[in-house]
Amino acid sequence: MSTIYLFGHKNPDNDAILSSVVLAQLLNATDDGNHYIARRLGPVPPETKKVLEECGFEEPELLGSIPEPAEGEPRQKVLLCDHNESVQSVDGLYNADVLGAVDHHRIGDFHTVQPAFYVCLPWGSTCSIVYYLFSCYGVEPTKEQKRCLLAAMLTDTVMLKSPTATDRDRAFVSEISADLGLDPMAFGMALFDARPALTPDKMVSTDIKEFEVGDKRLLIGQYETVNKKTALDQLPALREAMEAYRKEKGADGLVLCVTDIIEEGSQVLMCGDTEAAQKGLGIADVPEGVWMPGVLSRKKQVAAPILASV
Ligand SMILES: [Mn+2]
Repeated sequence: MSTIYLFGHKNPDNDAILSSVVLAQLLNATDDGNHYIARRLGPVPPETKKVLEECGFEEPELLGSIPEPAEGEPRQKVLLCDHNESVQSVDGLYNADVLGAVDHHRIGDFHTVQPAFYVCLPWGSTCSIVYYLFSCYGVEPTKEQKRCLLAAMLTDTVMLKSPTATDRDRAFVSEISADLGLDPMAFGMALFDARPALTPDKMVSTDIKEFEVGDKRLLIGQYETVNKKTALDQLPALREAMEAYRKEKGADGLVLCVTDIIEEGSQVLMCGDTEAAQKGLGIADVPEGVWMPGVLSRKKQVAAPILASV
């Protein structure tokens, strides 16, 4: 009997942790004589904490690194979840016996000594693959396991709106939500809402790029959220943060897109000299901003028309 550690990538997200927790439970239930233990390589995200708590599951313990085994000692056995590349994995990965991986990423430098337990499918989340594995083993997941799997399917695919979401993910999400009697969108929203809100200055500065537009310097920022109201309720502070950031960078103008992933559009706020931006986007600089439906891509739908306007 061996003890096998399962863990997701460093800087774990919801999918990395929940896939290892539920897969360890499935493998223990199918009892091949080994003992499977989920571990994690970093802090537990707030939405993951919430789901684990709701399900009464323990948070996996932190795994710092895998040391070289002492003389005569066996190597630690591991199974990777939601990653396969060694740079994203535990320090000292190849001090361990890597048994395989369950993953939905490109294959990097992954290798094993023995024939591998390797399940890689280009689906929207590793938890979709884990759900599929339950059916392969002929095991019906418990309500709690389904809840965890559904949670990660929804966060990893940004509520199925990401281009990485497949028909398989969509089918699993509707199947599980029907089983659990959950509205998947409301359930997913509650997960995104569990993430701490950014302060207005972080909303401005987290994802912002500078462009030269004619003889002017224009900053175009994007803040992606599932609920633009949280940002727009702080409009005066947000506008102050925009102006402060513009001055600090010595730019002429600043455009901030508060992109609502659920409503699929952006509220576009401006400050300073944004004449070209107003012309390019066909909107005015009004204090509360202008809602632009369908605008999700800064590169294609905001910067490009502004740059083309001069
Ligand atoms: Mn993933």
